Amino acid sequence: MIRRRGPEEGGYYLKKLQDEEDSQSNNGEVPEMTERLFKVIIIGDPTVGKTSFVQRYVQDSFRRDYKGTVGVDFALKILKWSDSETIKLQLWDIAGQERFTWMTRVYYKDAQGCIIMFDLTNRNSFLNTLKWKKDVDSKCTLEDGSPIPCMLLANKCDLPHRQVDQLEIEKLYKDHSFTGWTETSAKEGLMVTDSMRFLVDVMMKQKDDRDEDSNQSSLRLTPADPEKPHGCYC
Ligand code: G3D
Ligand code: MG
Repeated sequence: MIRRRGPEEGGYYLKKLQDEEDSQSNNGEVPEMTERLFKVIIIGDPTVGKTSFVQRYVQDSFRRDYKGTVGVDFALKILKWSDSETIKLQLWDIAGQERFTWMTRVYYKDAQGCIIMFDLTNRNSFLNTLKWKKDVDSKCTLEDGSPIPCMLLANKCDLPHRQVDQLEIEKLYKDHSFTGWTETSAKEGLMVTDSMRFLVDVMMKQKDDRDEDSNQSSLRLTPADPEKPHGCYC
């Protein structure tokens, strides 16, 4: 069952709030904060809701830094992850170039996480998620050569007349090694924050694993295996 959530529910704070908090606590001592930067790409067919999703997620801090020539919008979301960790999420929203060209290689470069979105009322956009996944996996890997974590989002779950059922989504997600999947509604703010939180959690765990590995100078490659989010019903 899906619960309606406010966009800021789930422990996220904008940097402004965090700065205020920091200045009020610690009795004037400078807190030791670790800052991590993740690049996350949002891909999928045109009109599935990518831009709406990013706008919903970052809310007021959405910045259209660049649009046009390279066909990419950037947005930045800053999360206070814990008392000692801040995360900067750089969201790359492909804009108007949603096809498989040489462009995507540039777009994917150094991405550490991925959202592949489709529209539940558009079957073609669902079938095309596979092409997007193959495109990402063939052009983009983590430092250790493993695929980047990739969430499958079934957007527009607020609408009737679906063209894709949950069993099909579940099968695609399992067969093609997506990190997780859930239904979302960028329009109504359903599962937007939660799905991003899940992805960040996976990226953080993988990063911790890599840091640990390099500290131990070992070759252990342990893919994170977090609890997967369940599909949700609107
Ligand atoms: P894109 O960035 O993937 O191309 P957009 O998609 O975010 O531009 O959205 C395309 C259209 O879908 C927009 O409608 C937008 O309002 C709508 N949309 C996006 N997400 C949702 C959703 O969750 N539910 C519903 N019902 N509509 C959504 P318009 O009419 O403005 O073109
Ligand atoms: Mg767009």
